[in-house]
Amino acid sequence: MDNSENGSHISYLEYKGKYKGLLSWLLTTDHKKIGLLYLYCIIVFFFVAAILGLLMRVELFSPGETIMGPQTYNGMFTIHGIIMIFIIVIPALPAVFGNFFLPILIGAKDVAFPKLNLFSWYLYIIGAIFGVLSQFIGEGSPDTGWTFYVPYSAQSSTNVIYALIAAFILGFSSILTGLNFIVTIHRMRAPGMGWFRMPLFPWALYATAWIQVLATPIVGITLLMVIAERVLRIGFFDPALGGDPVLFQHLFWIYSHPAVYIMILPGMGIVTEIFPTFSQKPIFGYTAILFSSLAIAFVGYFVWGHHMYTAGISYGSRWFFSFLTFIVAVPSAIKVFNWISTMYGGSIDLKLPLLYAICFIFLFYDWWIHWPDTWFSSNRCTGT
Ligand SMILES: [Cu+2]
Repeated sequence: MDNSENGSHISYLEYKGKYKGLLSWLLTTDHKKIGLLYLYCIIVFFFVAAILGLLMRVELFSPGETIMGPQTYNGMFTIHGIIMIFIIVIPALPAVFGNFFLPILIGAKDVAFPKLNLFSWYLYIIGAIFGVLSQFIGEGSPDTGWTFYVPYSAQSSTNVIYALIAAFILGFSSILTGLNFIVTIHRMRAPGMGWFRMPLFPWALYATAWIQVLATPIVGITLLMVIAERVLRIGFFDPALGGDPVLFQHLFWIYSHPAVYIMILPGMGIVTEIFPTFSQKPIFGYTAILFSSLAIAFVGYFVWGHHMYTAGISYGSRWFFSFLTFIVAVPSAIKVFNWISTMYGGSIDLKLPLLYAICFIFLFYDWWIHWPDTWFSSNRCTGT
């Protein structure tokens, strides 16, 4: 966005770059175009995953076999989950909205490493295609579910390795996006924009980016370990080989709980921008919201055991992980109170974005008041 060259107004939807047509997309280093590339691909993959979900529901219309056998169903169940988690909700907010808006919001011309940003998209698309193709090639669709639980994922004769490689590649894409955002925020804020003058959506992306950079490698290594287990019969996880299946669950959820915050923190950041805009007054509790983002990201690292209550972990660790999980409600509540306080006394313009943001509170609150379920069940959170 350099308006100084010709002095004219350039809309946000015009882009830099020397190529025309399709190449202007495939070779672009423009953060807005890359954000849109992610958006278009996510929409396409969303339809793929939604169709799989519909087919699963059709199968469940009536008892017994309706349109597919159990193996096909398990395959669709797995690929649906992999697409929805790794190809849609993980990149949807950081890679689409983050890429598009982060440089604009902090007054930078682009992200710190535009070529690396494009490379992240190529990794994304390679991983995504790999994941979808795993359904059709080789030994048949992986049937482990998106969580790849061992020892079954080490033993299943289906294409589990393709899906593991797909998730590994997609993870790398996510790490590089996070790295790019961290460096962009540290080094490229506009002159005069100190840390505590930075808008709150970039702050949410900053907290998210640290999760992407620090937590994703753990699941990446874990997926490689499952591949090694399958190929080399090493015995990390399979009790028949002297391994420990619960170790896999720990490693998997050490990433996959923080991943929940990769999904939601940027969303919280977006509504944090919507409330003050449509209440026509400054955000209430800027500093509290900022630190609540960091606190959610930080505490989110220490709650993974709430996915494992039924895995045979000790009473003490169940108590510990339950307690820490409830602690996450504190910074979450701080956000909700500050959003409502922002609206209080404001000149409220009840346009569509604000309606969505208000719905966000109710949707989030519903999730939140159901958290006591985690005392009794291991799986409240495994859906996400
Ligand atoms: Cu969780």
